[in-house]
Amino acid sequence: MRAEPFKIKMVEPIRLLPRDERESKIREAGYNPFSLRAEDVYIDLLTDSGTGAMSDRQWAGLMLGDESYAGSRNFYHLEETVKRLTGYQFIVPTHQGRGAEQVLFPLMIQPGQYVAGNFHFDTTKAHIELAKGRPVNFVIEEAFDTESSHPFKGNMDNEKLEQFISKNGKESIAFILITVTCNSAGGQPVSMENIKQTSELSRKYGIPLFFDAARFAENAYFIKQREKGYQDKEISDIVREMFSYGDGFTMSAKKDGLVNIGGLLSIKEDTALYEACRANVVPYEGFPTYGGLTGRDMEALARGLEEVVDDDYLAHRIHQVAYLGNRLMENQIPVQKPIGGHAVFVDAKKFLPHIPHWQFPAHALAVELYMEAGVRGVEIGSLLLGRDPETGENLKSPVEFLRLTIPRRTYTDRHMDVVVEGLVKLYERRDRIRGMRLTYEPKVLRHFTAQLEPVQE
Ligand code: P71
Repeated sequence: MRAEPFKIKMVEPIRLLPRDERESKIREAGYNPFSLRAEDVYIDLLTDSGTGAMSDRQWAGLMLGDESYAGSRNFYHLEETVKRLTGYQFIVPTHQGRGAEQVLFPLMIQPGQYVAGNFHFDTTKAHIELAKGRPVNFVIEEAFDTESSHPFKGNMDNEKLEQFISKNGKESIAFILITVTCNSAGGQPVSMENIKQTSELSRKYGIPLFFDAARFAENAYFIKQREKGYQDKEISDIVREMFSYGDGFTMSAKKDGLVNIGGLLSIKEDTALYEACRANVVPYEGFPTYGGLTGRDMEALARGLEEVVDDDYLAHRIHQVAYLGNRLMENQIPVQKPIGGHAVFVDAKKFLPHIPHWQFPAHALAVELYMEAGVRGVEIGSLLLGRDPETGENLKSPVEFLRLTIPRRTYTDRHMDVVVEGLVKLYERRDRIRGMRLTYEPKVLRHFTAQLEPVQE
């Protein structure tokens, strides 16, 4: 048996409010867990983004921050680290992932062009649309079947992608974007073979290939575990091979960068594109050697990127998520299988079959779980998907997930047991859980600030 590959040097107290207070807190929050105060949450599984614990090496790095406006030494450390990790020539720091998207996408997309991905994450989709592009997804069908145990459910359906290119013409596609791991499909990995095939299409048709690399190290770990020929490779070699198939990447460093804030935009070798990115980062993020980050942020990120490709770290990380998933499965709770890299996705369509998509079953489950156990999860389903821009109808998401996202190096397996106990209790009384109705919704990214109420029978 193996335990966490770290010991704890600093603690942050958390507390469980009494049930009646949890009920009033979530009511006051408009039945939207995003609007809860974090202090009122016992175990916070809202996101793995920027919520992890840094190592002592990273904290020590903060003290070495060089806060010069231009040319900070921490930028050069970061640049050198990313070059080594990816083999790419050019990097631009940004304040987080969407900052990189905002800088890159308008440079790549002509109005009306498609951006073809396995499954664009929601902020990515929003930035494609803001740049007047059209996001399209080509993830394999198995991604939507929570019972399928396909080892690489994040894979692109390259046949469908090629048909799409042939039908619409290569000029209609701005670029291809592979999201690793595929967050929206359940933190599911993409295989090296699949990446290679997509890259061949990209070369054949002259369409650039980018990665949305937020969870690149977790993806590499799955390749090492599951793909033939990679068992004896170093994680860092797998990472480098993966990036060798692309032309650039955007990265939210708040995930596998092991930092609380930060992002990256990187270009393999296209000097003209890099120059354009450097120019575009200035009005949005800041001078290109800091891009919205402090020197100390960049130092912590450089160190995080060195730590994340460690086998022991990744084994612990992936196994903790699997531990939660396996315990839920033992208790008959329907989850996306196999368990993904950063989160367990509870299948709310199966958990609450009596709640239709327009009453947001996964959101109803998130609200109930907070009331039951003080645990905050997040809906990935029809509430997040939004409305058809033309008809105004609530779109029906192919998946209705309650995402239980595990921050890195933050909770112990005992915390996971509390989550299991809460969900088991809900499962026992699932017939009595009701759907939700919107009482307020903003036009874009509505799930962040929407307000709801339980549907009365
Ligand atoms: C996640 C997030 C952050 C988030 C977003 C929406 C609701 C709750 C939490 C962010 C990602 C991501 C991928 C694959 C780009 C971003 C944006 N994920 N690509 O999963 O997962 O990065 O947040 O640093 O701007 O909780 P950013």
